[in-house]
Amino acid sequence: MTLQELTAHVSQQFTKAHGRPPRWIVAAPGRVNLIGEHTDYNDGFVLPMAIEFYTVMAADRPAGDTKQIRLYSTLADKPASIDLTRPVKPFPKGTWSNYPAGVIAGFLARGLKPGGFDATIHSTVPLGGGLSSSAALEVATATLLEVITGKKLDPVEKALLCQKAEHEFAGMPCGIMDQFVSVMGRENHLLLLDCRSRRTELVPLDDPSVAVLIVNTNVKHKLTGSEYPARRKQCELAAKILGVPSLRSANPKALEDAKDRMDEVVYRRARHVVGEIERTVYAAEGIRASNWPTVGQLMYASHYSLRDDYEVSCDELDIVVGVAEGIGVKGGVYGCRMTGGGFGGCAVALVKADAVDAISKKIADDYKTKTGIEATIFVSRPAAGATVIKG
Ligand code: GAF
Repeated sequence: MTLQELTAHVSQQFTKAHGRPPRWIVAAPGRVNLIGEHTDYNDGFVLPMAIEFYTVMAADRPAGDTKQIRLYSTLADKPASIDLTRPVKPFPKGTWSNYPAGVIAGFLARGLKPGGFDATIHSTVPLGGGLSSSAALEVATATLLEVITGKKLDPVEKALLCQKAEHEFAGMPCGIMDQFVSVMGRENHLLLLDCRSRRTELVPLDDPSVAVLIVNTNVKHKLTGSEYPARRKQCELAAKILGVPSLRSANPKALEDAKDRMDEVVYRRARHVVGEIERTVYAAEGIRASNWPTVGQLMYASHYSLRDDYEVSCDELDIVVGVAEGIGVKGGVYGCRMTGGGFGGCAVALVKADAVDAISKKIADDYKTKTGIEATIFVSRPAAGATVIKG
């Protein structure tokens, strides 16, 4: 579904529910990360792009009561209501409406009062697939509130407000990558983000001979439970032992020297992060130089480090990467790795554009044979960040 089709669909749904067309429509994309995994909360570099899959919100003032926000998601059983006469509090853990509620609370905390509205929401970002469906929902909400309040936030402040919503309302201590790229993505560009300085650089990815292939394993093991916060803590501990503010300030030599003073698991976690930060910088250089085989090798190295040192991969992701590596550069695959938090979700591959169909078929067939599961495979060009479609 194109963004235009998705917009028409959401607009229709809104009109059906309220008997009039929406006054405001906004969209925010999901993302895929090419490289730089689990580096954002270590002040490192990440290199994601926004994808052509979006969360769209269509909204208007309610007919009567203007102190209520009513959110209808086409993907959820129940609508959510937020009463603006009381402080906005989180819903029970695991409720989808925590993402928009956290963003609304962030606006209110800044004195920006949206007043009541009705909104209809639909998303083509696969839910829980590691492509940042939650960041897309947060950023879409923030974009809608900007239009309603007439106050455009600075993009960095907007991304941080959305991250805070995820921390405080959804209980997920995420880094800053997903919200930044959903806000700041640009067509035909990757976003090289320095998570320490929060400076961004757009790296063109517009060579028509290469394509970004996304393979959804359609499995989801645990992440928000305890694994993600546990990794964060291990990284913080490693930095403390090394005497640095974050693992961004560590280097391979200092880490080796401190190895005996660290628990073996903590050491391996740090080795992943320190290596991944370096790989991300090299990958950005490789992309600028259109050196696709080098970028591909860095992607494989990233995957093996995430699998062995960081231990956030799973059998299904390893199978996809194994099949891709078997196809090799001759068959059109430069590189492949798991993407996002891990424990399921998606793998990302950099491939020759003219071999996309053959590669997709081979991965789908072999994955089905080995796991019994159907993968969902698609291509996305780097997309633009959040937009106001009607406002
Ligand atoms: C999840 C988090 F939300 C991101 O901040 C990032 O840490 C990612 O996992 C791993 O790179 O998507």
